[in-house]
Amino acid sequence: MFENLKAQPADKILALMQMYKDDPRSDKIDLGVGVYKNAEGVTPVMRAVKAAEKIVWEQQESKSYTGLIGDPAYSDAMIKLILGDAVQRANVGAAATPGGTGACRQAFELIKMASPEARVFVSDPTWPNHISILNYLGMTMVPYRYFDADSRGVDFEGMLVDLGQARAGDVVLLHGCCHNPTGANLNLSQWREVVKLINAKGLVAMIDIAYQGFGDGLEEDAQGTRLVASSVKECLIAASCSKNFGVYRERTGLLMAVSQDSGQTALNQATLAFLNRQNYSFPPDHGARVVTTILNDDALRADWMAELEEIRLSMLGLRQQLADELQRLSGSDRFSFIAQHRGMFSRIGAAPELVEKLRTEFGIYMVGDSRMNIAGLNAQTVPILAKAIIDAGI
Ligand code: PLP
Ligand code: TYF
Repeated sequence: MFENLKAQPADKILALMQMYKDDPRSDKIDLGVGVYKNAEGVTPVMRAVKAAEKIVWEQQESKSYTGLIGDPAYSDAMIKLILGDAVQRANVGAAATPGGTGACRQAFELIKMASPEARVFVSDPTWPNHISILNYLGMTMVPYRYFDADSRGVDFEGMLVDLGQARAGDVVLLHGCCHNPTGANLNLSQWREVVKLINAKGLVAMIDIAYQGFGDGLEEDAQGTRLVASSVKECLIAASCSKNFGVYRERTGLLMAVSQDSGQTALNQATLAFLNRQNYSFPPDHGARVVTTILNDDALRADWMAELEEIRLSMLGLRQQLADELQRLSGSDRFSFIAQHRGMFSRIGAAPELVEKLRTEFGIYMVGDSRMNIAGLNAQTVPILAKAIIDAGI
């Protein structure tokens, strides 16, 4: 049997992480994998997470199984965090999943189960795991124009034209905020246009929200998702706590199925439980319990929000510093998009050879499509990167 196995394509982002580790240069700079790092280059355990873990350690009396959907208190807390008052709780079926990746996987499985003919429209570009999982499941994918190579903003006209090709029942996958890998995002009036198109054509919305609180703020970053959830017939929302709670390795995610018909919720919920059972039975609990503890405790929640805001502002500061430095060195505004992008990432729009040159000659690691993780910088490395970008001829 094993002799039939074929080598599978590696995850380029994770391969780059390994190359960085193996690079002996002491002045190397890691702008690869999407992990937040503070000015010292450390991915810290957030204060509220540490405190909540202590509470869980002290108070937890059993590690017996939870339920197939995880602890319902986790779903309640997360639904409130993401959707606010946009929809009634009775309209949402939800299940805990292993991270946002698990939520995406379960969402795709649900789509395949309910609507095998549906095509999934994905932004060009999108997070490579979307493509990889959809391919693995044998689902049909259609890219829609998203990133405008000239302005490094959203090609919104192109996006609408391409989504206009979708047929009733097709799925539109949208990033809730902080688009990965580009950093270019829809504004609220563009979200409204997309909702109009989804409703006019009878499409199904799916939102992947993995960076709430990393862009314009916790509430602001959820606006598009809330608008969709409150205005379409039904949607799927895959959420991750990896980044905004810094619990990457705990595998903490949630999949929501929102329907305007609350009579549908029990079946949606039961289907999410069924899908969990088929893949891994019970979802991980530790991260979910920590998140629930934080969200349901006023003091911990306030502290978490304060630290998340510090993280968000630090990335915004680095964006501005880099844009300013590049303006100074290039004598032009052609890098001003870096200050307009939001979230951890910016696609700077450099050719693969130049990305490679940055790595080999300057020890600067970004993903091959020229996506850089802003959080991999600090005030001292910004001028080094800016100079390298100009010297490399980008
Ligand atoms: N979706 C997007 C767009 C992401 O960038 C990520 C990565 O952080 C995820 C989902 C899910 O991440 P995780 O499975 O670590 O929660
Ligand atoms: O895009 C990123 O860098 C993050 C982290 O298979 C990540 O989303 C990267 C690759 C992967 C899972 C998560």
